[in-house]
Order: sequence, then structure tokens, then C-alpha cells
Amino acid sequence: PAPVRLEDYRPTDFAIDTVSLDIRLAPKATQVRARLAIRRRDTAAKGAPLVLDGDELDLVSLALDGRPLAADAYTAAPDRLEIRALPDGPFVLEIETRLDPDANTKLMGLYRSSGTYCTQCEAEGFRRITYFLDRPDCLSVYTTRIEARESDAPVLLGNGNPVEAGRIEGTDRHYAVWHDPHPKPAYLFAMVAGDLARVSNRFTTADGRDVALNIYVEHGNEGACDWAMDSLKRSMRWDEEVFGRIYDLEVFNIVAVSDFNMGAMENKGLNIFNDKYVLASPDTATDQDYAGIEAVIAHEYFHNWTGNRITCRDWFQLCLKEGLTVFRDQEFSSDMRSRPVKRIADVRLLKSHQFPEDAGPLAHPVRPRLYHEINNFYTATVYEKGAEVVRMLKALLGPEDFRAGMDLFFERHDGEATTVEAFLACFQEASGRDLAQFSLWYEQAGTPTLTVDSKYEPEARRFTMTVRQSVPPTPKQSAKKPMTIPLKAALIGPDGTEMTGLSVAGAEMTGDTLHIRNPSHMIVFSDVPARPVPSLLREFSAPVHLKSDLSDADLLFLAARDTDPFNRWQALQSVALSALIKATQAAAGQRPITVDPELVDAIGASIADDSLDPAFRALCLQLPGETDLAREIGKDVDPEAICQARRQVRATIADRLAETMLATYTAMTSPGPFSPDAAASGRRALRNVLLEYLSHGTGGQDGTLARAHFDAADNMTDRAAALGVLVHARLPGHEEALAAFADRHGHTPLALDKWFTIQATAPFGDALDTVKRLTTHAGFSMGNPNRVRALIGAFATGNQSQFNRADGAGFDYLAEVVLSLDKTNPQVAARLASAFRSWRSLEPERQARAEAALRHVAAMAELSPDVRDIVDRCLQ
Ligand code: HT7
Ligand code: ZN
Repeated sequence: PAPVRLEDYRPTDFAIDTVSLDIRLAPKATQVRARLAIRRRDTAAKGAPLVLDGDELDLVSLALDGRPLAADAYTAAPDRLEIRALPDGPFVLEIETRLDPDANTKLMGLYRSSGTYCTQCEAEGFRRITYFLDRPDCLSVYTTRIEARESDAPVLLGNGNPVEAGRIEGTDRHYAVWHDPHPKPAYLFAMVAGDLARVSNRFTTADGRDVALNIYVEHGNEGACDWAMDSLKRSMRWDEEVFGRIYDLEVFNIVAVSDFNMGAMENKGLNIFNDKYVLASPDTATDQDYAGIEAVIAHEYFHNWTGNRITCRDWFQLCLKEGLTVFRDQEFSSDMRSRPVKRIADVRLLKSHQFPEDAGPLAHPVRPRLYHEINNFYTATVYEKGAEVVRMLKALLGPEDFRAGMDLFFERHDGEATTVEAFLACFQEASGRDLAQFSLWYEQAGTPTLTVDSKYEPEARRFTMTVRQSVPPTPKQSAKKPMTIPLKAALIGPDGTEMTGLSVAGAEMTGDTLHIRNPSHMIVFSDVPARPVPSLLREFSAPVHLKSDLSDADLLFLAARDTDPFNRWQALQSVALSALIKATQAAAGQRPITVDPELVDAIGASIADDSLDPAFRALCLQLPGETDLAREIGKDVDPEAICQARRQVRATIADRLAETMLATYTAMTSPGPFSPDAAASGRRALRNVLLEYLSHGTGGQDGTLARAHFDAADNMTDRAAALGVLVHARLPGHEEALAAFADRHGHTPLALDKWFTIQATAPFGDALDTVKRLTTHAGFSMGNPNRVRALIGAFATGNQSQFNRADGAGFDYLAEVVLSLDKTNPQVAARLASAFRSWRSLEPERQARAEAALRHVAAMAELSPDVRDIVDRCLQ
């Protein structure tokens, strides 16, 4: 299909003011009657036909103002309905379609998940239910009548508020009517019908209204909803307090389903969730799962204002709702937990997912200008880099002007479908600043590099930093302009305190943030009494690569003394990264791997520093990941050498610090019953990362410690961590532990996913065979996206050495899976295919094998647009 381009955007010729849907559910033949009140817009050409979108639709009947349409008045195809000879004034179109929810394996439109009827309409799923102007700028008021057999589906849910419900006399069927007073685009439509259990609560809004909160889950899972409900209530309160946003319906319903392509969906008043982001009990969910549930519940709730009340004009503006809402959920989690720990976690994710995307063939601007398949643009760039752009805006404007800009945005655009330009105009107006250069963050792909060189002149008491920026070329964007980059900085004196009261010249500043705008700035600090160490890019104030001339000694000083915890962590990571690169070179050249004692001492110091939050110490201990190393190395990457080097460095550190590690490991033993809160989870994180070190060191090789940890675990965090260590270090007892875990959790799919992932990510030569074998396990299903991600997705993205095997067998396997899954679920197949995105940075032999696998996929005639788009871009 032809690409969609931003510059081709035109408003619709027709408005659909109201939509009445009558949905009569049956597994194989659901009847959908849509009654659309339509009017031609003043701007439309007279006599222009109405062209509605469809996707695999089966049209049953069509009527205009109550009369069946003559055959020559329309043309119907599964993907398009064109109606000619329409009246000039408003008219009512009635469309009847027939759907087969059971046959819908794409999980877009109306489908069944474990017997529950549910919908997924973002981005273009509504057109799989009825013909429609399925684009985000077509806003309508919806009334939905849902009818089903009462015994199959006692629960019937729609958007908005419940209006009416009842039995249909003389039948075994019942119905419910829902009305949503807020005009919305079709992608926010939802309905659910099934035999579900309900967990209820209430919330009183800041303006005193009572809201019913319900979470619907499969029977038996009621006990696992407490954390999600608690997270929802905290999100609602937080949005009132921090952004002044109040909920606007009588009910807020959440439904958890087990078959879902993504994490969750913000349908108005009826959020539908992947059950992974709802269900939590200490026995089945890790601390990371608890944090993920809190964040995703908040994210979807926050969309009620950023996404639903104010939506996107077109899909190019996706970051307007997603980047902004990620920023909001990150801020929420920071307020609920530790701000530095959350920031470090977010930056790790950005660097490990978004930076490689921005550096490879799938790079695109935060606001793309062209797409072939919109589903492939729900990316780390749109979400995570999009959030960073909003964060930078706040850093440059300061908190007051930022809040004023947000308030103006809510006030001015409520009820509209709008654009990034309109969003930025609100901040420009509220702050009086020109944001034209800043807007390049939405337009230019690629991660900028900031290079900082500094010198201290003691006689002149002057410290000078030369800051240069460059933005790399990316696909279809070779020449780049300089950006506005907020560089938060401080000078740390020899005694470890921040130097204050210095005068600074060479760049504008807001608070402690320098506004870098030119290709090069000379920043001069005067009256500097002694040589400082600059703490740069504090809190990771911009999504850039920072290259500074700081020595390892400077960085280790910052690791110990910086007053910004983020930069303490970052400094240690930078030293560890250089050490790991050296180790990788040694591994590739079959030379011995050594680790500098200064790095070991710095790690030892952070383990033993009881003044630091255990969660923060755990992060300090985590070595940069294999993808971080591959990204830094950039070309001729040998993932097996990286893996070997990282393991060896970890073992060396463990051996040198065994005593301190064991003492802290013991001290972190849980003092009381399980709690998912930040403090308790931080202690577990530290204890578990120490277990990992100790088990990879010489003293842990007999597996005693890891087995004891596994046997004593009274929660999933500790059990999964111990199992991971036993399997990834191949310690004695790992097979028994795998069997025990499967025994205990074999009937809990979300828990069994951890078992699949641990085995799929074991860095050994038989991992691929294990993955293949596990696809035949009774708990695995190619039809369930969570299972596919847990096993095959984890192998392709979380087992770099084995997916990128030198013989190409990992690539060939993924290609086969992509081709077979493409026939049933193209969206998930395309996501898997994007694991190839860094193939060009591999060493030549692996590159050739990856390219052959990609070409094999590309050569297939019958590819979905989803997979075609990914493989074509990867090969460009
Ligand atoms: N806005 C939601 C995106 C989403 C989605 C997109 C494509 C296909 C299936 C999907 N399920 C959910 C989720 C969010 O970002 O909040
Ligand atoms: Zn979202």
C-alpha cells in the first residue's frame, strides 16, 4: 500500500456527530448495526462521495435515512465503502455488518480472549467492526447497546456511563446500553462481554463527585487486583493534585484480558488491560511487575486527559498523547517511589531500547512524517524519547511556566483533536519563549552527541567548558540542524560540595540548566577557587550521548561525591562501560581479561554505603548490559565476546568483593512479611543482584547459596531471581529448580512466562534448541502474545550472544517464526522482526547471515504490511 504522509493531511468532508451501535454477540456470527448521524462540512466539495474505511468487513445491509440504498448508489469492498448521491443536508446512515470474533486472531477489532468478547480499536481496529471515518479527528458521541446470551456473558460493558439494562423476554439473552457524553474518535471505542468477576471500590473527586471503580477479571483472580485498584486511586488523586485534572464520568472500569497485543488501552471509561498489568500477588508477581502495574494503570488513567479529552489530529501526532502521557506516568512513579531510582530506571530503558532504535535503520523522528503501517510506530522513540522531549521542555521553561503551558493546553484544546504545533504554542505563549528551535526535537531523528572539553586556569580562577553538539545522519535525513539542548550542570569542588554563586557566561541559563543552542558554546565560569570536576547532564537532562574529557579518576570522584544521585550512578556506569569495552577487546583477541582495582573499590564502596538507598545501590552494582556495550562499540560487534567479557568481569568483581557482598547480602534479608513498597523492594533488589554476583564468582559455583535462596523464597521476586541465577550460571541444582518452579506455577500463565524467559535468555549454545523445545510445552501458545514475547521475544532481544550466533541459526529461526506468526497476528510478528534492527552493526560474518534471513522474509509474496514495512526498512 501507498505510504501515508503528514503533508497530505486534509480535514474530513463529513462529520459523524453521533454513533449508535447495536451489537448482538455470537462467537461466530456477531451482528453489528451502526446508525451514524452524518453531515457534510461547509468546507467539503459539493457532491463529494462519502468514503468509509473497512478492514475484512462483511456488509449485510445499508440504508440511508431509513431506506435501503440502491445498488448503484454505493460500492462496497471489505476495506472500503463508497456512497454516492448523498443529500446536501444531514442524513442518517445505517450499516449492518457481520463479524466472526472467534476467527479474529489479529486481536484487533472485536475478538474473544478466553471466552470474553473484547475490542481493540487503536489505531485502526474500529474499521474491523463497522465502516467508519476511522481516523482520530472524527469525533462523535457514542451510544452502545450490547446483547448476548446471559449465561455466556453476564457482564456487558461499554464506554461512558450505564444507561439501561434488561432481559429479552422469551429468550436466554440480555442487553445493556451505555452512553458516553464525551465526543471521541473511534479508536477509543470499546466493549466487553463475558463471564467475569468484579472487584469494586469508590473514589470521591476533588469536586465532590462519587466515581464507581471496577476491575473485571477472570473468576479466581479477584484476590490479585488490590495493587491495581490501589494504583488507580493514587493515580486519580495525583492527577488532581499535580496537574489539576479531575475524572469526568460516573464509572471507571478496567477489564483484564489474557490475549492482548500491547500493554493496555485507554478506551474512554473502559480501559482494557493485558492481564500482566493488572494481576499481582506476592507469589506470582515480581517487584518489577508491581512497579509496571502501578505505571501502566497510571498511564492509561492519565490518558483520560492527555489522549482522550484532547486527542491527536492524525497518527503523526501520536507522541502528543503518548510522549506526554509517559512523562506524566514517570513523574507519578517518581512521586510514589524514589525519584533518582526511577530516573535511572527510565534512562536505562531509553538507552537500551530507544538509542539503538535511533541509531539503526528503523530510526524516525518523534513525530514521523511518513508511515506505511501505523502499528509499527508505537515505538520507544514516540513513547520514551517523546517523554524526554516534554521533560526537556520543563527543564528549559522552569516548573511554573511549564505548568502554565499545560494549563493553557487543557483549557484551549479540551474536546479537540490537535497537533504538536498547537501543544508547543501553549508553552510559547505561557513562557514568552520562542520554541521554534526546540521543535526540532520532534522533527529530527538520531541521538545528538554533546562533546564537552574543559580547562581550569588557576591564576585567572576561571573554568571553561567548550560544548559542541552534532546530530548524526539517519534514514532519509542526512543534514541536521543544531538543537536546543538543556544541559543541567554543576561544578563539584575538591571537598565534594557544589560550587555556588559563580558567574557564568556563554549560554543562557534557567536555574542550573544551560541552554545549548549553537554548534559550539564556550561556557566560562568565573571566580572558581579550585579545579572543579564538572557534573554534566545531571538527571540526564537531555537524551544525548555525552562525551566528556573527564578522566576515570574524575568519574570515580563523581561516583563517590556527586550531589546528584543520577550522576553518581552514571559516573560509575561510564567507568564500568570503558572497562567492559576493554574486556571485550581482550576476549575477542583471546587475551586475559583484567579489571582495574579502582573500579572494584568504587563498586565495593557503594555496596557498603549504608547511607544510600538499597534500590540505588542495586542499580550501582548492575553492570552496563550487553546491548549498551554493543551500542557503544558501534560496529563490527561480536555479541559472544561481549557476553563472555561481561561474565568474566562480573566474576572477577565478585571474587574480589566476596566478603563485603556476602555481608550485605545477609544484612538485606527481609525483616518482615512481604510488602511491594519501594523500601522492601529495594532491599530485595540489592540482595538479588548480590546473589547474582556471588553465584557467578568462584565461591558460588557449588550453587549452595542460590539453591538456598530459591528454597527459602516466599515471593516471586526472590524465587525468579534465584532461578535466573541457577540457570544462567548453570549451577548444580538448576534442573531441579526449573522443575520445582514449573510444578508450582505450571497453571499460572503469567508466572510460567518467567520460566520461559529465564530459559530463553540463558547464554549457552543450546538456548536455541531449548526455545524450540519449549514451543511445544503445554503452557505455550503461539496465539498468545504474552507467551510469544516471554519465550521467542526474550530470546531475540534478551539473549544477544545466542540470537546473534555466528552460524546464523538464531536469525533463521526468528525469520521462520515471523513468517508463520504473520499469518495470524501480523502486529506481533512485526514486533518480533524488529529484533533484527541492529544487524548492520554486527561483524561481517553475522551481518551476512542476518541479511540472508531478512532477505528470505522479504522475498515472500504474501507478507502483511506490518512485517513488510519492518523488513524493508531494515534492509534499506
Ligand atoms: N494507546 C495504547 C496503544 C495500544 C495499541 C496500539 C496498537 C495496537 C494495539 C494497541 N493496544 C494498545 C496503549 C498506550 O500507550 O496507552
Ligand atoms: Zn499510552
